[in-house]
Amino acid sequence: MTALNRPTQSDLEALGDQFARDGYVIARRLFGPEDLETIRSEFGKLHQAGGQPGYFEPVPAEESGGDPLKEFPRIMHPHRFNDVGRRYLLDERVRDCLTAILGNPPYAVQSMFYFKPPGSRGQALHQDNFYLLAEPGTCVAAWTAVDDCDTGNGALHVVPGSQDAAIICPETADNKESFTTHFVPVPDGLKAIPVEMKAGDTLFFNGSLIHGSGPNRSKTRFRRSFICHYVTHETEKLHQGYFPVLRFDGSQVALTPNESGGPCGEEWKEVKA
Ligand SMILES: O=C(O)CCC(=O)C(=O)O
Repeated sequence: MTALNRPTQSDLEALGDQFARDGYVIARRLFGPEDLETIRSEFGKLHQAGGQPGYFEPVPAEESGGDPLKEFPRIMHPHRFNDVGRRYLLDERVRDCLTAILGNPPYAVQSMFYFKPPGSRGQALHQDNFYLLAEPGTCVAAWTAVDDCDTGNGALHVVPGSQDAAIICPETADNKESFTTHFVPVPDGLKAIPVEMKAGDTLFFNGSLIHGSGPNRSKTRFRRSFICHYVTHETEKLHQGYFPVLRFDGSQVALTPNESGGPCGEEWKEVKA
């Protein structure tokens, strides 16, 4: 696609076609240098300010025991306490892409900011709707690269062909490679591929697509990303850890809490996506 910040109608159609076929698609350069500067600077300031209790609680390097993710943990739900987080969760460009992809504007339910500093672990392969429990319908991620991402600094990987898979009950991840505990094995005949992205690109993918990332093995490069989750407009039930549910105009939508544990029953314990 040719988009520079504002996708054209033909860009949107191409995104929709590719998403329908593959369950994922990249909108290249959806965010421009000014957006990136705003995002980097705002989340950098939040980190310097020492965190936000309940959302992210960094510890000083000397108390981190050598784990870079203790010094730079991911920020959960910045849109709940920060205007920049909320603005980019509800961004019009993202809304337009998602509407083209899904046919209707979805509802916004989660934002996260990952610093992923050099030397940090990744996040083992998983499927997002295992956690969100959006029903009927599914969730969709908008994963925006805030730094250029490649296999050296822990790019996201996706498993093409898994986009229509049922939710698979996770196994236990290798805690030397992953900071999360769940791991979904790659189904026979499929394989995980890296998604190389430039800062400002946004990857959209559905809630069944198996995805995750390896460690950031670079010595100097962070792999920052702004990650949002949405649920399709037909969703009636959702895990209540993702409430409040927002329309793109910021108004709230009342959905029913889904506490079923999904198809994996006991495996499903807490919100970790
Ligand atoms: O960015 C990553 O390394 C993993 C993020 C992810 O898998 C997610 O947000 O569901």
